[in-house]
Amino acid sequence: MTARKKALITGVSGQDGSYLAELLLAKGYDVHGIVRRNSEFTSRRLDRILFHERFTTHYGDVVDTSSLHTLLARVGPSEIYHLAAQSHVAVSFSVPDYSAQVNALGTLRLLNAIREVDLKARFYQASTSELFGGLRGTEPQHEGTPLTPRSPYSTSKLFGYWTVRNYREAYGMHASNGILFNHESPRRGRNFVTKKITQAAARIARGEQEMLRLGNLDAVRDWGYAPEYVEAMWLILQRDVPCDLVIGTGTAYTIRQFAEMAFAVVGIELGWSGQGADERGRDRRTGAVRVAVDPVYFRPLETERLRADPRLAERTLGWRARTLAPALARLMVRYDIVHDEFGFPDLVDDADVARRMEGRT
Ligand code: NAP
Ligand code: F7E
Repeated sequence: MTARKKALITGVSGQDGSYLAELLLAKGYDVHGIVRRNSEFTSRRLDRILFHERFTTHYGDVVDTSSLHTLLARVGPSEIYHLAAQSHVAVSFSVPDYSAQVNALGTLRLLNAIREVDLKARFYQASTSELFGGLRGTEPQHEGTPLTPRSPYSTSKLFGYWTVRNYREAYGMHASNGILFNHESPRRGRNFVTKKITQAAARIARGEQEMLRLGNLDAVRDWGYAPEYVEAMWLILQRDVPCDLVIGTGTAYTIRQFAEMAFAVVGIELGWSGQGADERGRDRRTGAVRVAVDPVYFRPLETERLRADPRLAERTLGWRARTLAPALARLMVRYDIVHDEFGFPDLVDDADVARRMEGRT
């Protein structure tokens, strides 16, 4: 009898980690996930699999080298999916040093620990379209597009990207970068723009919120659906040859357009007036202001325009995005209409949450 495949996932409690764990369990793997200690259990996204007989969680942290050594030696995985990160770009401007500790050095620590325990495992690194910087005229971005990162998050991920390539070349490791463009789902953290918009549309439709405050409406993103993107991660590790691949849909919309798509799901057609910080989105039928720009959400430096050229991944992996932004907005709003899992009844809207947290999220 051949042994079951064993995977280790860092960041298993996150959006992608939870979908990936479900995918690998469905494929028959033993799945081990690293979770860090939090003041509250962060297993909400893992509810469906927490008691699965082939799913095990371990305390660990990518800033704690000894925990990584211990876990690699104890678990002995054949595939490692490194997804743990301080993944919020705006927050990385507030905690740049910490973001580098986790995202840059965390990746180095893990790769080095694999080498030191002499583990023959395939390694996937959660690289990002943020590496490209999104300057006008560089889209669609592909594997050969120059890397010009524009945030502490992105520079920390650039370090991780190059460390993976260096370890691959220096030590012959099967280490790959999946350069993923934005991917979303009902499990997306509520301070990312898609979830913030779809949740607000649902709350406004229920009469629980008056208005949504957003930052830069002109930014352009290539949004796909997270469960499809974790399939690409798995496919990358099934290849005998490691690689660096762009994963995205090839389509892109502004934040303003995503808001229009999401509000349309609850029957609100947005009409825009004003410019910059004075721009407003009104319900065309009632005239009520439903979207306002709040400079608290502007970033010190912005990644303006991202759109993937995913043709190499399509050829290499046979992978193609199936759910595009309009369908994504629909499924996320529909989910938020029935699940108000993050409700903060004492807070009027998201800007209040952000102000209380003194952040620009
Ligand atoms: P996410 O929802 O923010 O999840 C991040 C995960 O990392 C969580 O499980 C978090 O644990 C864990 N984590 C954070 N710091 C850690 C530490 N010091 N030690 C151990 N675990 C730690 O992110 P995601 O959207 O799933 O993204 C997954 C990965 O892909 C990240 O590396 C992200 O940078 C990258 N990426 C994401 C996208 C996207 O559009 N989603 C695109 C490109 C790349 P807690 O639950 O305890 O917070
Ligand atoms: O912002 C603009 C904001 O925070 C998207 C992470 O998964 O994808 C994600 O990073 C855009 C930006 O995602 C608000 O300025 C406007 O231009 O949803 P986001 P992100 O920064 O693109 C990449 C690929 C990753 O790797 C990251 O880990 O939306 N925007 N108004 C806003 N953004 C937020 N968060 N909140 C607003 O109110």
